[in-house]
Amino acid sequence: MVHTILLVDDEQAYRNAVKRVLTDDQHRFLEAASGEEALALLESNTVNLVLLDLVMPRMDGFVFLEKFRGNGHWRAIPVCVMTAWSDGAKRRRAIELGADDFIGKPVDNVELETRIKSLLRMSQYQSELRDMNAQLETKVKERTQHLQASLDELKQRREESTRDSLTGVFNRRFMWEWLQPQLKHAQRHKVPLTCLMIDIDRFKDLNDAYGHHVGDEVLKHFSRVISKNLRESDIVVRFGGEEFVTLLPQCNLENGRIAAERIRQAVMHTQLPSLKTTQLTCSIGVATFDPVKPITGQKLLKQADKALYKAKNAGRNRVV
Ligand code: GH3
Ligand code: MG
Ligand code: MG
Repeated sequence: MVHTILLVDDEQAYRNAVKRVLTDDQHRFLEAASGEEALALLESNTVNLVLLDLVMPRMDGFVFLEKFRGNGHWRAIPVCVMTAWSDGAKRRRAIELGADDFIGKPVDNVELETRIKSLLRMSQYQSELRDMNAQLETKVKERTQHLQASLDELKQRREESTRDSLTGVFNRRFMWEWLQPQLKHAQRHKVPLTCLMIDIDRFKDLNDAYGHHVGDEVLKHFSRVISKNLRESDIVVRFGGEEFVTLLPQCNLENGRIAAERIRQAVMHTQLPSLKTTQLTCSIGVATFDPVKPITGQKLLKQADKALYKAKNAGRNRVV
């Protein structure tokens, strides 16, 4: 790799003396006679090291250093100041302004060669480190994105496996998983849990009259009406075709009936343009888990189903 060294000195003789020290093909020199010329060369070249004289006409080494270090793009380029001064205050000032090293004037050839090589090597290491860091950052970002995508997919799949695809409410599988611990909790904390079994009345006739497409639309709407009339902690399940189950934790029979009645009324007031004059109604069976006389989830569902059957037989559009 060829290193580009920017040589900033107003005296041609000094520049030539420095160039004679490194004549191999690993080093290329750019020459500037003032700070301005040096800045102009930096704008249009990639530079690996700056060798800087301090005393120059127009823009001197201090002003150059200030401007040079003020530009973030050049932050990584090392600067070695060449000075005849043994003045400690000036050296300190140069270091404060961003110089990295010094070399005395007149230059000793061996010293100059070794300084240059050591500074170039350090800057090379630093640049390699920066590259490695950038690569690592890219890799970490890629991995993070990949992980996030997998996580989203997993969430999506889990969501799909617990939901009914038409209405978006929970499916039976989820219900049984959910119910078991809920009943245990209800029993331990001596709180009731109410189950509503809700079935659309004469849904077959509706399908026959308007077609399955409208039937599906009604099912979606129906599930939304149920959800809207319940609490956040209640769950809505599509139990069968046009049959829904809702489970209401910490709700007794009386309050369950009130909720059921609210749903029945809301369904009755449904206005869907595609249903024209047909009135949508539903029948609801209510059953409650009593923590004093605990029963299984299956039993609870069976009782709700029996109540629903009674509601149907009693003329539909009612709560039993
Ligand atoms: P009842 O008042 O006694 O409940 O009468 P019903 O007609 O509602 O009951 P039945 O069980 O005889 O008919 C249910 C109908 O629901 C029959 C079936 O085609 C329809 N169904 C089930 N699943 C779907 C579905 O996903 N979409 C549509 N459009 N119809 C469905
Ligand atoms: Mg029905
Ligand atoms: Mg049915």
